[in-house]
Amino acid sequence: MTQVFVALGANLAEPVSQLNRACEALLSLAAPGSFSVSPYYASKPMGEVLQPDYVNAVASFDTELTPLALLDALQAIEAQQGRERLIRWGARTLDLDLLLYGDMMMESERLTLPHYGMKARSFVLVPLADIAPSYILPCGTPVAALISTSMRDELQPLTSED
Ligand code: ROI
Repeated sequence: MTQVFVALGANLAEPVSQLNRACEALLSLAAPGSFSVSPYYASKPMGEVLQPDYVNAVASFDTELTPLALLDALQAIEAQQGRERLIRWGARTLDLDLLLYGDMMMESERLTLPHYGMKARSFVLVPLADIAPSYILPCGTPVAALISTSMRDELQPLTSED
């Protein structure tokens, strides 16, 4: 059994509902009692493409799936929720990124672990630290050490009224 972290992001077609549905689907991949998800945050789109704000969160669970089987499962959930890859770095109904698979480090055509961009993204690091405050990345760096005040300022926690 391996503890994994998955980043969730959506900015089309009722993003909060997309994340709720994705959590239901992720729960079915998780060992009983192991699933947790961070608060949801609104965040400004990273990158040059003009698009709606994102809703982002991070989920964690234990699974028996291998990294590539898990990646297949995540991509199947994205496809079920109507993900279309229209333009690189453009808007999407649901994005599920495998961030961490235990302390595995790997680089292949389909999968890089840990996720290549995670150390610089507020919308990944802040929710990750919410559910795993003392987590140490495979490179030895504590997640908390990567989070600056300005990163927190980039995120707006969503309340149940949003
Ligand atoms: N920007 C934010 N804020 N959140 C995301 O999930 C996200 N995902 C992306 C790009 C387009 C890079 N920008 C993002 O894929």
